[in-house]
Amino acid sequence: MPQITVTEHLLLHQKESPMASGRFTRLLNDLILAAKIISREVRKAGLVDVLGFTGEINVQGEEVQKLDEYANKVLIHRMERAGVLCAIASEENADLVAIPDQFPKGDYFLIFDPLDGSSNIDANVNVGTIFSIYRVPDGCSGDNLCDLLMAGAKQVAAGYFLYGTSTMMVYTTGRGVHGFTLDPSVGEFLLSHPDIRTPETGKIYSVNEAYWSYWDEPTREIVTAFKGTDNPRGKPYGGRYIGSLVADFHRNLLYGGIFLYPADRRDPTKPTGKLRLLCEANPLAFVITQAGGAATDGERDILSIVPDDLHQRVPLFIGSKNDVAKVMEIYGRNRPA
Ligand code: P6P
Repeated sequence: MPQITVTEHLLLHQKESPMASGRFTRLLNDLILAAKIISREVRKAGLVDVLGFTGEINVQGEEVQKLDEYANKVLIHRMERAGVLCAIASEENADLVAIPDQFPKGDYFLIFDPLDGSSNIDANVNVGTIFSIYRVPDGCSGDNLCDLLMAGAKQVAAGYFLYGTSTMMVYTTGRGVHGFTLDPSVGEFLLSHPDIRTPETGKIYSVNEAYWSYWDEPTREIVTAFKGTDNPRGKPYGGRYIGSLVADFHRNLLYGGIFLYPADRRDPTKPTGKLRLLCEANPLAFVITQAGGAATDGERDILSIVPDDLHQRVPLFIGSKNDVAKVMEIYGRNRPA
């Protein structure tokens, strides 16, 4: 395969796209630089004092890992001075991150989860950075959150970096999904997975079955269906669950399957499940949709949901089109008329 960098691919294959503008290319290149810095730190995590916890609790009520904090700082430091953003939102920050006055502002809004899956980092499990990008309405200052809370269908780009056996970048600007692998010897992400398409019917289901007793009956019926024969495949799906969303999502994207994080009754403060709409569900829903798959909260298309809060949580069922349709069929059949 020819050695095509992300920038070349953007300019070559999307030249007619407004996303091939200099400003967007600058945004993507700065995001890539931040990911390379994070990847370097993740790869040597066991050797320097960046493992373990900081002792703080984040806005999600989760213990903050040192690498979480490091990744968040790297991304904010790099992106706030890129000159193309009007605002930044991070899963680690309760409020919007304002662009300091000394830096020029732009008309993009960037949202990220700096290091998803980081509770696994000490066990050397794959983790990732998830990002979502919007153009903001003309004249929007970026200070007013209500201007920024748009449905996921308004995203202009989204994707993730996966710090795994290799460091990968997978993203879309609405013209297909493309995967790049970091060649550390040259420090470039090179095209390795052009035009990714996810199988219409999968063979893997990914869910944390420890929550069975906290699920409602329709959810139990859904999980039972994928373990049995009442499913698009007509036979049991294989169970795979890493507990790191980007890693589970990426495997199912390539092999075909469905990732499920249903609402559960464990925590009354989180009645709609654990995963976040803006920094997890929306970007992955854009990617999967562009790859021929689907994403729902059980009732609505994820990309149609207009958020009412920066850290809104949603149930998430995402993956192969026919598998997601099965979820919708069962919930639809059980929804009160
Ligand atoms: P559970 C990691 O903390 C994360 O946000 C996702 O990466 C992962 O899919 C999920 O939580 C795992 O949650 O409740 O199964 O441990």
